[in-house]
Amino acid sequence: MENLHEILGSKWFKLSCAVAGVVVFGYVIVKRFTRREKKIAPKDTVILYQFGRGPKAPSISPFPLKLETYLRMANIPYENDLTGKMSSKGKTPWMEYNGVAVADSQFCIEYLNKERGIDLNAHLTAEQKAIARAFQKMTEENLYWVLFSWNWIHDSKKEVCKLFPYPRPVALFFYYKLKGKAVGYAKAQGMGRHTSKEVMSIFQQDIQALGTFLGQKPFLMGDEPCEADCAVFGMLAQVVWQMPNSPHEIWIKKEFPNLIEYCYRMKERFWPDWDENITEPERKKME
Ligand SMILES: N[C@@H](CCC(=O)N[C@@H](CS)C(=O)NCC(=O)O)C(=O)O
Repeated sequence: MENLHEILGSKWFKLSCAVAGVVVFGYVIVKRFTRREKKIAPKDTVILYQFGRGPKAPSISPFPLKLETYLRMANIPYENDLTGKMSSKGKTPWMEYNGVAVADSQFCIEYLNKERGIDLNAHLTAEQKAIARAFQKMTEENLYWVLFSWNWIHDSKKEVCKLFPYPRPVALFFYYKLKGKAVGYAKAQGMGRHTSKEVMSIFQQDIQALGTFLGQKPFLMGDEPCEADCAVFGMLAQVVWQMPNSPHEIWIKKEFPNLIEYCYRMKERFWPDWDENITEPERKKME
């Protein structure tokens, strides 16, 4: 007991308490003033939760770009929350609409279609809808993992770091922090178990299918865009704007320039405000 009194009365104990108090007080103050207010959207307006803008494209990820393109194609009013807050499923993007949270880009689209009576595929026959779905799923469930494996496993230059809004050493720190999880995902899906050469061959076959099917049509299914264009554009945009000089971009440019033209066509139609040469301070201001 006496020992306890001695400890409580000692100089170092008082000093430790003072330091701890200052730390806790500082933490509370910093938290209080950096807390972001929850966005409240007007009725019938989507709040789109996604990562912050990318350096060359509106998103560094294909799925938020798909969903935001859909919102524009369908003329749905929306506001962005670019804080990177993840969905209840631990993924991005997701949305809130009239107080309801919906996770997963496709479920968001289906929810909004139902709520607002939208059908961007109304001009397609049943057979065309089936083809569009097959291309969309090839893009999202196969091509996505090709690009993911390149970024996280095979690219020795670690170019994906350029998408992080930090100087190279900090970006590398985050790269190594995320790499283990990313490689785990790619291996669990299966693509991450293939060699770089094998993955490139899968890439070329997917692109060949897309490029051949698109041919000289302006959009995937003909003269007018449809829902699948949002997904295909969202994915191809990653290669066209965010993987410059990668073997993938070089190959598409050489073999299927119609896909590059397609991306620019989509960008012009739905993203007139997307400036690929925007400077970092300007981009920050837009957020
Ligand atoms: N099927 C989902 C896929 C979303 C997705 O994979 N998002 C990635 C970004 S590209 C993500 O949030 N990854 C974080 C993680 O899995 O930890 C959708 O369409 O929204």
